[in-house]
Amino acid sequence: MANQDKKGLSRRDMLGTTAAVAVAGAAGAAGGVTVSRTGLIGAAEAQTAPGAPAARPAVASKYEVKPGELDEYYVFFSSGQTGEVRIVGLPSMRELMRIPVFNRDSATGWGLTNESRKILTEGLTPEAREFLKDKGGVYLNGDLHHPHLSFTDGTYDGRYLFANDKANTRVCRIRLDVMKCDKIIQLPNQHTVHGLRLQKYPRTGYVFCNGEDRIPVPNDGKVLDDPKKYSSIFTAVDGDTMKVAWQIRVDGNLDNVDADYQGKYAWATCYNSEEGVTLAEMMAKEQDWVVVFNLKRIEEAVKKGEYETIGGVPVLDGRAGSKFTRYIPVPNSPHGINTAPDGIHFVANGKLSPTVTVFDARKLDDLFDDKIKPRDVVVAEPELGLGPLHTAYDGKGNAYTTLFLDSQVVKWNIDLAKRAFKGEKVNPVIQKLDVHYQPGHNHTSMGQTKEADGKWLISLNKFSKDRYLNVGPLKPENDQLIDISGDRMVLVHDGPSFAEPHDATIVHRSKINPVHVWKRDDPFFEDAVKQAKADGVTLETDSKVIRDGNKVRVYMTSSAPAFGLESFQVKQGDEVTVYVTNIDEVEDLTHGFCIINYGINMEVAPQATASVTFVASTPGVYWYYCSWFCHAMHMEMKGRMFVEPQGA
Ligand code: K7E
Ligand code: CUA
Repeated sequence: MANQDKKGLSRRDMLGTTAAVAVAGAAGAAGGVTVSRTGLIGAAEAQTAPGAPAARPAVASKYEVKPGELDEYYVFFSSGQTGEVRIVGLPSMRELMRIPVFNRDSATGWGLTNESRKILTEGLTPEAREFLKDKGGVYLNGDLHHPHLSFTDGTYDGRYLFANDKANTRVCRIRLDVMKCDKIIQLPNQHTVHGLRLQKYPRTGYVFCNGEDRIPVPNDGKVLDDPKKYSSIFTAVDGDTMKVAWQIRVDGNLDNVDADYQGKYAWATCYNSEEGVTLAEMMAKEQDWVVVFNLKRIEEAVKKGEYETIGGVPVLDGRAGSKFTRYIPVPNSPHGINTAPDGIHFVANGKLSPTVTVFDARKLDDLFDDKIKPRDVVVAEPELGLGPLHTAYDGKGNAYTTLFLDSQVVKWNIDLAKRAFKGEKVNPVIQKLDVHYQPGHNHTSMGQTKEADGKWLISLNKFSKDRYLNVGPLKPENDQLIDISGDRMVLVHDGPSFAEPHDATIVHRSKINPVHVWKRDDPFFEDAVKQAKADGVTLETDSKVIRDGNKVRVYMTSSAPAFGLESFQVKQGDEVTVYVTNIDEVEDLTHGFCIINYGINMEVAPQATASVTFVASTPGVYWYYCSWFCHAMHMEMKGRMFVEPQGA
């Protein structure tokens, strides 16, 4: 024992080493094919190399985030039809927080508080406002696919995250200093937003939004079953004002989008060049397109007024033959489109074709000047396997493409693919790794910026099947963490997740710097501050009831373990607004405000004010209580609302 202590080797390390050797032996016995197909070969090789037994604990600790340690990366996951954004730490893959956006949230009161309802309603189109009039005024669902962080000069600047809502054609913005959604806009004229990416240079700037489904523009019922008169719309939203900057009509259905590192072009995949409306019609042709948008030409035309105003926004015509766009033929039904961190290449993923198509962005100026043909921009088209959907990059010239049908991630080299395209006998494919199962998006650490660091890859798999304890017919999905820092990909973690993280962005923690408690002058609750001022109330110190006709404003502080009011009285039929201000300054000391049987609950984090408005429609005694555990006396943090019956 004394000897071991001197060498710094504990009993635990010894046990770990023995176990690792045993595992390596067992894996070897299982047969080389299985081992290599599951990607364990990297680990097995390391273990059997000279001096390897000690390597295992060292390798394992690289993936381990011990209790009390912090992760190196933030991962911002979308959640598909759940409608929220989730923050996960990497490499631990621990879920750290959820940010409600297009969903209703019971814990935080998102969709119920005045602060959130303002955000959820102010950007709606007039048609949606009308539609929601007798439905509570807000959509209850959303389908959030593509979360992307704002850029300055090709890398993340820590200001905002933007994402799309495929279900109700909206775009949201999340403030990264407080991790709350602060703006939502619904796009006129287009039907769904699917692909969403940001301008990388000089800054964001534009939020590019693909309208996927073709509809009549305007969609007012005058045109119905006449698909020849339908269009898809591509929208550029101004990320600073969250207003539509311009829209442009295109041919085909837009799928995914990305932008360059020079601030000149955006590009999108387009399927359905047939312009069909049934599945058979949409898949009839062998070729579809990537459409490239010339931002300078579009901006000039907008400045000169060369557009139609529809739905209150400028709409340009970018259909085939337009000076604003170029259509580059690619094999049938491309899906993801991903710009490489080298600032030169971008890749369209074949989906129904086993290929990906590689483009050279430096040739686009000539293409727009009609000096070359569309396909001259293509510099490689390697065949990778079945169902290529999305591609990520390591910043070292390699690309990682998900193969949905093969349930694999394939690592390939861009340069080798270009040489093969020119006729050289080289194979661009470096490794295929099994993932479990049917991957959609994948993402590398910082891989969507010019600072791609080639350390981690996440594969977002749509099916988990047998990877977890059975939880019934509805299964979790499976987000797998893959170490790409070595020559070969090594699968290191399975992470179950609820519907449906389509997409994610992996950001180094040095890029993000959220506040620890709210600032009292935060715009998030500026309306409450204004109203209090008008009522002569100081939110931080006063707890009182203001009557204004049949409107009643109840102001109270919250400080563990007591609300500023032990009770308040209103009349049946009053419109009541309760403002709660958390005057605790202690980090993480959040209170909640819940009224029993009134369907009301909200979160009030340190130094925040939150408010909720309701009609006191039923008389009686209603207890309110603090719903976020805040103190040893948290259970006692409560009070009574008296609702006096009408006519009493
Ligand atoms: Cu491929 Cu909506 Cu990003 Cu899903 S999209 S996979
Ligand atoms: Cu305040 Cu619990």
